[in-house]
Amino acid sequence: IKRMKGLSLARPIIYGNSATPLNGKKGGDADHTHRWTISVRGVNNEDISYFIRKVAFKLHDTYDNPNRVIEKPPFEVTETGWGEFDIIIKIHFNPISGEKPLTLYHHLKLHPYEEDGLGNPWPKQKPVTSYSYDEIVFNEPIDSFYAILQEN
Ligand code: SLL
Repeated sequence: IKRMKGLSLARPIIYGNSATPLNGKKGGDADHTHRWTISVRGVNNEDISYFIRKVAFKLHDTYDNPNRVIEKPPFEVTETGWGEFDIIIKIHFNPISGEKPLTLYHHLKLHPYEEDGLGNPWPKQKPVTSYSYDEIVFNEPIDSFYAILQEN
């Protein structure tokens, strides 16, 4: 294998969650108050599967099968529940890359801040969102992976 000496390439991602209140609507168990989606995606929703092979989301142990492995895009999990908790996100790269998996943490956000920033209460039906931007840096990538990154 040949590495691209002295070269780094960065690829941006967005990860995080949106949540909407169920307001008594059916959705899973009766004590569930929200439906939420945790996701890893491209900044403009572009396909990121050329460098990301799969994403494992480790949910709170109160969930059945808390380790959710998503093998193809969209890399996301939608669930219902009642509480906030930390989600461990493990990103596995294209095996051609030889890169080790990357672990990220996201605090699942269900509840809005009390106000919308203008002194008004948060509108009841408005989804709550919490997203982070990150850049994954590949240092001295293997030449074949470098070619894939450059082509996409
Ligand atoms: C809390 N420390 O007490 C947190 C834990 C866990 C949330 C929150 C489970 C849903 C289900 C669920 O919403 N767990 O049983 O399927 O706030």
